[in-house]
Amino acid sequence: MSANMVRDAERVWTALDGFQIEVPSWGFANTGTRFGKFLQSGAATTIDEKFADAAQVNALTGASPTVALHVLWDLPKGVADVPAVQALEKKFGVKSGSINPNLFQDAEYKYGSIANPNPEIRAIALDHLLDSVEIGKQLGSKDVSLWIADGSNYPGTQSIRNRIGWMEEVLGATHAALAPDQRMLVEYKPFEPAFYHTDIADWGMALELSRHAGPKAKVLVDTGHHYQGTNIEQIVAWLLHLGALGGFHFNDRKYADDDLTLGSIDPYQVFRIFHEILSAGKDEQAGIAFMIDQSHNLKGKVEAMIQSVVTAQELYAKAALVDRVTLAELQQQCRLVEAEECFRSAFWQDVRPIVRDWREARGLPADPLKALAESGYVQRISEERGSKNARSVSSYA
Ligand code: RM4
Ligand code: MN
Ligand code: MN
Repeated sequence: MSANMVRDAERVWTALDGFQIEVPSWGFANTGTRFGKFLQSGAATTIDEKFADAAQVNALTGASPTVALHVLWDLPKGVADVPAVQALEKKFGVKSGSINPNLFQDAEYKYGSIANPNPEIRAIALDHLLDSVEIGKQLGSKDVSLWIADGSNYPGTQSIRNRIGWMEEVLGATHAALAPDQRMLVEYKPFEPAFYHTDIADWGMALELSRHAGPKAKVLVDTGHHYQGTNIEQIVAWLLHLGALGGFHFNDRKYADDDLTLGSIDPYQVFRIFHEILSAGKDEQAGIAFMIDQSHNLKGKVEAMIQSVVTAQELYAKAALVDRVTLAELQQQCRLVEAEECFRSAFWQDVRPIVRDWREARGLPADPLKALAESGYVQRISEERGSKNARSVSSYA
């Protein structure tokens, strides 16, 4: 092995040892489009099955020891469901990750949740947020992750200004309930389900609301929640600079919030985001939660999740190969072509052989997708869950 190869392997191994990415419980469940659902016989319909699938992904990748939970879907009885979740953690060896309140599905949220003009509805939303904080406390999970779907569809029909004030109140009250080691992450999205205005539409709004709420509130960047052409790594750089980056929901998009597989459309963008993160200080990096937010309608769910984790690892490994010392010098001297070559040559390097070696050294299968196929897991769950799923109409948007 040449000195360069040894250096590259060291960089990649160190990066992968420190890289974990959370999987979403809803990514194992049936899903669809607004036009229809294609049910999968292997889809998880119970939280037990979601934990089983998440554990399978972690067993084969070694990189996803936590599973994000959606309160309404996974803990319909709220805090009372915590002991059952704890039993599943023990049974399957994966832990609960971020707690995701659900403020977008119930009929009362027709005109909004925390930005609803009706104070009674805002109080219901706050109650749900406080329950979610309590669930997080009892499960020992660090992050309560808020996606607020509020908005309006017709110009002039809502006071955008009033709604800002109402959100500030509810988010402030939620922050006040957090334990010292808990955080709340505020996610933004430009449109959908609202199509005229969305109350938390971009990172500026998410940042201001977080700051107003308090120091334990941070911004969550969902890569699919941007307009075409948005420079997401620049947003990441700013949030790092401001100490306000809480974490990511990774997925890819071609048009809108498509939930496509991470890196399937623009892997270079994920690489550029990871580069910003790896260029940050160790303390800054420690506070960043990496999560996948994808719900596949057509691909097999466990396969899609493993493919996504593996892709994230590969792109993170590539970003770790950037020679940041040399790059900094070239940037400083404005040696543009050399700087760009230094940067993109890391992207173009095939890291898969190094990643494979790393997996084997850590006692993991060299090829997680192949190992999944050989394990017969998907076939088994499809048989076990199939007849039940055929009768089940429940699915998530
Ligand atoms: C939203 C958003 C949220 C996720 C829901 C299911 O578009 O990305 O993070 O919880 O979908
Ligand atoms: Mn998301
Ligand atoms: Mn989304």
